[in-house]
Amino acid sequence: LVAACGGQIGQNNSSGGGQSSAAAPANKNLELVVGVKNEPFYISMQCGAEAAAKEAGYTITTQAPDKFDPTLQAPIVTALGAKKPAALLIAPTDDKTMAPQMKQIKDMGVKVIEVDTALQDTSVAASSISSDNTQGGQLAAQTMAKLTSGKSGSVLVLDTKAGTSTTAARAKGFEEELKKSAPNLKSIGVQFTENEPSVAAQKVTAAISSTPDLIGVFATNLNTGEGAATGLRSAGKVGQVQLVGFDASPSEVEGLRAGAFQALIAQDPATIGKAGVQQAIAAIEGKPVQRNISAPLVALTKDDMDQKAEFFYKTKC
Ligand code: T6T
Repeated sequence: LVAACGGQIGQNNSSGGGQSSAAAPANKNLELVVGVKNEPFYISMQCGAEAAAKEAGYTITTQAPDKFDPTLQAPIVTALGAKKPAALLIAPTDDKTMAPQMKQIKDMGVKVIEVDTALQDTSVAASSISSDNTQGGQLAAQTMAKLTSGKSGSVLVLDTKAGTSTTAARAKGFEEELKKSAPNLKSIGVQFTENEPSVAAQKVTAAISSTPDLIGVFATNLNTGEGAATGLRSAGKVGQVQLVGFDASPSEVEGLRAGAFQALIAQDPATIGKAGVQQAIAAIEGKPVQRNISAPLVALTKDDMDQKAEFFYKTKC
């Protein structure tokens, strides 16, 4: 299996960031607004961000909505107007509807840095740090091709919510690459799960009933992966339908070990958080800022997962 891709932290799209100032900034408060509470991907990102802030002598506070939902995330951003941090690091939960609140905070002089997800409007953030999600989807398709080794069959793609920049790129990258790497496999299309594991489980059991030649499922993130594994278990199809997931939560890692997943495409959220803080501080201090930064991705299988355990996500720092 293809082992890894990305890993270009610090290497692309450097752009000038104005004059460097000798005086230390008075405001050294950063805010991180992630996509949803209590989720290992964002907890790992927060750990990386907190460590980098501490090292640089900055403070960082993290907030999150109860659900991955822009109607719950937008008021958190609006309320930051009263606090006026020096920078906002944010994983926007919708690539369009979060734009007004993010623009408003930017117009107050707060530096805006996107971590993981991004707006379609590239004029708001000073920097965006993300996995190369298209490449992640391609890696998932190449992995699916190897797992099914020339057999024919149908493949289901599970996305989260429409408007999520990252998972949309993964689904697109997967479908395009599948045509090239596995011409015998046919995608039955992308289905949305609203980022709810129970919906993902139900979509998998429905596809098993309606599509007798279902050979694989690509789950584009943590919640769809965990739900897809549940669906395969309840239908008694573990190991018969190949499951390639994204992310590496404790439950997904356990599922990989137990054979419910055949592969996971793991991200490096701690590195995304760390790079987000470094770019925020560069923007605040008038130093050069990199507009786009790509973080590493790696494919994990049962055979090699323990050699790559540093990619497993954390539930606390
Ligand atoms: O896959 C990550 C993240 O990259 C994506 O944007 C949203 O879902 C996760 O947080 C995992 O649930």
